Amino acid sequence: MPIAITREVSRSLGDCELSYLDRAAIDVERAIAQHADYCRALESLGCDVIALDAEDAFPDAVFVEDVAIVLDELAVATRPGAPSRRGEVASVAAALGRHRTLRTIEAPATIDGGDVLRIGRTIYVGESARTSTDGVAQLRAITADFGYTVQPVPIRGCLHLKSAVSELADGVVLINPAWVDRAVFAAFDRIEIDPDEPHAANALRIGDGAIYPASFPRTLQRMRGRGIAPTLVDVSELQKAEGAVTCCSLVFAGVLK
Ligand code: CIR
Repeated sequence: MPIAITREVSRSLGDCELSYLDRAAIDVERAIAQHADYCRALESLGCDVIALDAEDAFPDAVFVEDVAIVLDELAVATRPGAPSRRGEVASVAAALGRHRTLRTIEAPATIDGGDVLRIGRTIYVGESARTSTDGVAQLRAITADFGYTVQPVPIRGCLHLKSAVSELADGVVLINPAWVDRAVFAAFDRIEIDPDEPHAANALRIGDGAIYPASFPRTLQRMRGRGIAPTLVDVSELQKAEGAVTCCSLVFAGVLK
């Protein structure tokens, strides 16, 4: 059974980091309800959800994906690019330490988990403002012994690599070619997002299923046309914080270390 680590929404979510979005008022109660629905969607796809307590001192703490990278063989505690987010790491690392041997990205390097897309033995890493060259190099050194290849990927116009591309199924990626070069993913079957829905490339694959925002009907139609029927969630309040569906959980195979 896969494990999904999540964290309850901070009351301070309205003070989140924003890079490409203008600040809009966030209804925190609604965000909490949407997040609860998201956790139920994880459970409906077979995940054992471990919900960490909210950390109100850190507005973005619900976005646990950014503070760790979990592989079958080990987990890596990141050093997030935004200084306001570095205090989020310790509690997630403590929870992960029960399931994986832990390694750590060391200062001054930075890396956000949202920039990390593992497909098979390749770890694609977005060259975003949050992830430094040194962060990529440290991840490469940590994972090389386990047979992973780390491939840096240029991105433009978006926060993280996984804003621009995510894995939907074996051999299939969902991609916004305006934000990442489609040639990087030429070996995959590609479903391109509808250009009217630029934020639509982030889906959370879980086994044979996927969780996907309800707010991208045109791209959803493209996915359904290719035989992919994701579980839909309304995450509108989390989207105002520049969040998406991958960022609210760390999903990994539930084998004990
Ligand atoms: C941030 O800017 O760090 C948060 N407001 C949003 C993080 C979203 N993370 C993700 O998509 N992996």
